[in-house]
Amino acid sequence: MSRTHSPTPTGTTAGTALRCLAAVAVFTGGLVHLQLYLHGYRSLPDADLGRSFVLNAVASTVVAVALIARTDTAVRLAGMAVSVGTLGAFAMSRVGDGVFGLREHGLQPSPQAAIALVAEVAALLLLALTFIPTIGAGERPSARLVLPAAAAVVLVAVAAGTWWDHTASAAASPADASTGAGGDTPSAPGSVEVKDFAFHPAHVTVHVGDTVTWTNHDQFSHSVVDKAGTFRSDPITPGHTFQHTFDAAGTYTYFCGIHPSMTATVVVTG
Ligand SMILES: [Cu+2]
Repeated sequence: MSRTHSPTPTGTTAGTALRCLAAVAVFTGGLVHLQLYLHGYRSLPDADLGRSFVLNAVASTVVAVALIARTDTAVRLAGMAVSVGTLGAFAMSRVGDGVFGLREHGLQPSPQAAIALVAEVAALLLLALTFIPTIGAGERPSARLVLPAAAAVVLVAVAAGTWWDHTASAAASPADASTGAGGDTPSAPGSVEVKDFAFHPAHVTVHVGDTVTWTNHDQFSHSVVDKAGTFRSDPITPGHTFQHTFDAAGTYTYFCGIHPSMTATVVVTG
């Protein structure tokens, strides 16, 4: 309340801590975008979507490094701008037609969406606090500290990324160990594999009364939605399946309700 308190050295320390925590949060958001790009979104047909994820990762890294090394108002505002932009894209990708043909739902993909959401909100709040006069932006770290700190952050990021990768791959293909090394094993006529943001094969032919099974081998949730509305799955999480039995002959064009650019057909013969 009162502004008669003297600006204490603890205020400076708090400012430094806020700035560094914000840098970690911004960097975390960027890493999530890079991970999403490397493990799937680059496979989407719309290249602008992939580019926007890489751009986010690059901008986040640059801003994170600048936040640790500098106390400038411009750098802190840039950090807030990256967070606001990311949160805006997050919101836009969850309404209407989404962004660049990508329509996500709630906190999918999990856990990336939740991690990024928390990181961006945290960065925004932490940086906002540095604009309170009694807290301030803290001190610039000595040059001797910046390099070891940056190296430690990169090491932790790489280790976490490797572990995450390993875990996510295992989750996506629990029963797939026998076919993994041999490449694409020809599947039964009624089975479709969902992988790398595509349905494999894109065209299957079955008979009336046959059941088609979709298995999600991706690290992201997908769904199966008939264009004509005769069937519709819930989001199929990695490693899970959806089945539909076709009772009438015809050509069924379907798409992924989460990534509508993913389309394929089932031809049912009588
Ligand atoms: Cu999909």
